[in-house]
Amino acid sequence: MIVIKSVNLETVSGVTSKLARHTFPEFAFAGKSNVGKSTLINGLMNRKSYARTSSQPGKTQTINYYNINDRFYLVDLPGYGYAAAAAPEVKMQWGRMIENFLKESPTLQEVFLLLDMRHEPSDNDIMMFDWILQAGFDPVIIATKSDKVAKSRLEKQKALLLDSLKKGSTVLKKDPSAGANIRLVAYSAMDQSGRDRIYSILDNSLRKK
Ligand SMILES: Nc1nc2c(ncn2[C@@H]2O[C@H](COP(=O)(O)OP(=O)(O)O)[C@@H](O)[C@H]2O)c(=O)[nH]1
Ligand SMILES: [Mg+2]
Repeated sequence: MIVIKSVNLETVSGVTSKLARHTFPEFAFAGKSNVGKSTLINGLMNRKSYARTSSQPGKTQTINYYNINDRFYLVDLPGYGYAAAAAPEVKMQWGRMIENFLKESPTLQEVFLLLDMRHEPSDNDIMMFDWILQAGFDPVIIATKSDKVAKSRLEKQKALLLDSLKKGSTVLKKDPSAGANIRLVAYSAMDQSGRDRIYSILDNSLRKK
């Protein structure tokens, strides 16, 4: 099991700066602004507010690398709500930054895609899902804010989320065998339900190294 001994925001990459080159394995977290990326990273790090959770969604267009235990990185990727509403140049810059990160990070082990459990995946969510697959990863879908969904609906909602992602995906349409190892975990920052499953995904991946 993962025991958090130290956390350190080590690198922040901006849109125009080069990607960090790390030797430790990386685990990245993608999703729209306000979906709960920073909150999940705080939960995993066992810190209340180390990763900045924002009241101004999507303001930070940076890639934040959190060094955990001098052993691996949790990577907070910039969210897409803000970029989607922004000028086309900003949107393109953001897209290039994410695609570049996914394709040019040699130690990237897993990519987590966060979706608000209450909502249907958006076109942007499906685009991100496809980018992750295209970069050669089977995403781990995190259905966030599960505390806002009635317990009796959790299983059904998980199935619906996965189903609409798969139906919307252009990559899976072309190659249905892609994404055979897609996983889905429901998570709540309120009681940390789902956290142990995420830890064991990290743990398994680190053991393979
Ligand atoms: N109820 C509930 N609220 C959450 C959860 N996770 C995040 N939030 C809230 O959602 C908002 C956005 O979270 P944040 O982590 O900043 O999202 P980010 O933009 O993806 O990094 C904040 O007000 C959080 O408190 C959760 O599991 N349950
Ligand atoms: Mg954030």
